[in-house]
Amino acid sequence: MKTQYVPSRHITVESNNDDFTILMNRINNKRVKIENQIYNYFFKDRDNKSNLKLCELERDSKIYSLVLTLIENSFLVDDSKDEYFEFLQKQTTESVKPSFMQCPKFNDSKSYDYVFIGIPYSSNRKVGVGPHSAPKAIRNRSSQIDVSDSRGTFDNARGVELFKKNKLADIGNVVIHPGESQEQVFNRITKSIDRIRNAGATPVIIGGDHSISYPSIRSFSAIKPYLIHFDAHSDLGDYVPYSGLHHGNFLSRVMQENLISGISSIGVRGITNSKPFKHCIGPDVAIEKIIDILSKEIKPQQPVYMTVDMDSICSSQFPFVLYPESLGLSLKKLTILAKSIAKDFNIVGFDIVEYVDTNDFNGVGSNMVFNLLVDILGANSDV
Ligand SMILES: [Mn+2]
Repeated sequence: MKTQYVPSRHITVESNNDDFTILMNRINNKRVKIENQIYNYFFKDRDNKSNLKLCELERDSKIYSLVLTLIENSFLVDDSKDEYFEFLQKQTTESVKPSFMQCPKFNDSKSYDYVFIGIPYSSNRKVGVGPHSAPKAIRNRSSQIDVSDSRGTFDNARGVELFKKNKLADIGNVVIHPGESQEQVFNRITKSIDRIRNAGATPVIIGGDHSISYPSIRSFSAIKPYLIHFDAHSDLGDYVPYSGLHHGNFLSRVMQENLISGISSIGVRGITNSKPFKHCIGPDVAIEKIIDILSKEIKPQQPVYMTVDMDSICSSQFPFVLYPESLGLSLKKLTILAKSIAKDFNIVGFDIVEYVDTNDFNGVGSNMVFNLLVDILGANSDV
């Protein structure tokens, strides 16, 4: 079979009268100028797939050498192999500035206690609205603090230095390419969390909508953690394979795939068509009672994954979410519970999801998420 070349899906073309510049997305911003005539020949009817057989071109023609240049720079790709796409799939994360609390960039060969990772993904992404830009907002808020400052990072109310014992790094955001499937994004999320776990660290995951918890929890499938789930909703919507995972049914898939050893959902309320499930703990149950239930459920040293959907908080206190619900947990109650869980249980990973920074004002919401994060990370600093 003769090799066919097609324009890469990952290029964009800029036009400037008669000159066209092809930009290779993301990787190295390589640019190649091409003539109008060549542009029309290969790229104008991309939807009609202007396929090209290199072997059919005359070897000493001008167009042959130009086509070779385009192939070498991956502007045209082998249709049967799509090597360029495979190359893109290998890159799992990209670094973001500023880093979380100005901490160092993650290095695969070093070991850490906590590694911050952003997952800028929403399953029903709409332009300009959604939780996919939350990692940037949280990093921006956090950069007012410098965790590497030798004077320390103090919690004034508790009178403790928060990060003396904890080594932090920031791995950046999971790379998401336009047009790729959800499963491709999810595979990259799981691989990125695997990298953090290989460094002996606890991943600190910022979504994104709640769908990202499924590929994150999947990284722990070998140890089947217990799941502590803060949420206004059960997230147990119908999940039919191959028809879509979203923030309202991620837990159904986690259960279908048997990824966890048990679950408690805290803060669940509202009216749905589905019956309450066994381990629903409503927002009005007292803190001591909730801790008591968890202590009876979870064995000492059993690995625990904690997922915090910000809509578990009452919408009057935290309306900056995709689906606000009234009469939820107070921020104070959530913070006390999350801190106590981080202190008393063996947390192997946790995520905070559904914060919509585009609905925030004055940075009120990003400040609340950041403070909650610091309280969880510094939970063991008292002793
Ligand atoms: Mn949720």
